[in-house]
Amino acid sequence: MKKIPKPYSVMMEEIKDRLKGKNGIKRAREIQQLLKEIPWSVGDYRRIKDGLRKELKELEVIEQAKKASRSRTKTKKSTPQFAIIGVTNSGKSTLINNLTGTDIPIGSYPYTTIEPQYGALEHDKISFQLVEIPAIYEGCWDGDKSTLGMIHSADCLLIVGRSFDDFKIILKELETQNIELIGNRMDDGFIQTIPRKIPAFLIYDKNTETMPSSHLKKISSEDYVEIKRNMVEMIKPVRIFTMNSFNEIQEQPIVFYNDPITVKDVMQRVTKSKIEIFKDAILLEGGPNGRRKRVGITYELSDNDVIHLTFQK
Ligand SMILES: Nc1nc2c(ncn2[C@@H]2O[C@H](COP(=O)(O)OP(=O)(O)O)[C@@H](O)[C@H]2O)c(=O)[nH]1
Ligand SMILES: [Mg+2]
Repeated sequence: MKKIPKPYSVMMEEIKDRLKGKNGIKRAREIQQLLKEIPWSVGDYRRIKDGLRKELKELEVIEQAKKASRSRTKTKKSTPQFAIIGVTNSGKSTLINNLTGTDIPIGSYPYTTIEPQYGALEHDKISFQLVEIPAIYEGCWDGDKSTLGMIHSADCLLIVGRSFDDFKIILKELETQNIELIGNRMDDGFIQTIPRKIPAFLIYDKNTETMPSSHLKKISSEDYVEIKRNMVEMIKPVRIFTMNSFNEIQEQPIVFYNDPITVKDVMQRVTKSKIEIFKDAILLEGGPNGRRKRVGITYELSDNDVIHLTFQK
């Protein structure tokens, strides 16, 4: 960039342009480069640089989180991960135990959990990983950001609380960290956006009188069925059942978390055969009792579809 100061708006346009389409490490590098190139640290320039520095920090947190989640989920690549968060003694451990049947110690005194606790559960043929994040309190991310990284890497948050204030603290801390909570999964699946948008719902206790007005779904901590149902709904899985030539349907579906899903996607998961020898697929729409039809390789599948792939001999 030239030495003559450019107007704020021109500068912003130029920065937007250079960051356009760049994500993750590439974006971080470009921001570092921009910070070097912008010579002044006064007035509008200072504001711009502060903004860039802030985003760079966030990118670093997200990259760390991604690394952490990669090493954690090496064997279970596509298992959705739900993070349980709340203030201390809000019933996080109790919830994870009730949902998964594990036995995480329940505290009768504050600050029981200082390490994340893990649990796993299956519901409607979908596996979930649950992780209880150590208690959140006001200003807890001023120093150590490790729990923040875990939240960034989660696919969905279960926010547990027993009072208006419990929820308010969490919502405020997340907002401070530029994390936006959304009521539904994004259409393009579990991408790590900047700023981070994470689907979430609130889990309240039966004695909770009021809750912060929020666009998020609220479910009772005792209604496990409803919690699990919402967990499945939140990730919008596409479960495809395969059928052999004897019309026997596999019990375990092939699960996809990004739609749209085509016959080709299923084929790539189940066989190493070349696409050239694919003939067609027999489809039972929406389940074993669904309408039967023949479809091609580009056909778009829906949740619970049953298919049988046929190949040329
Ligand atoms: N009233 C009430 N107490 C609960 C609930 N869930 C857990 N507790 C109790 O609250 C205390 C802390 O629970 P715990 O699950 O360890 O909370 P955590 O610190 O958020 O993990 C324990 O004594 C639990 O028995 C709840 O939904 N309502
Ligand atoms: Mg706990």
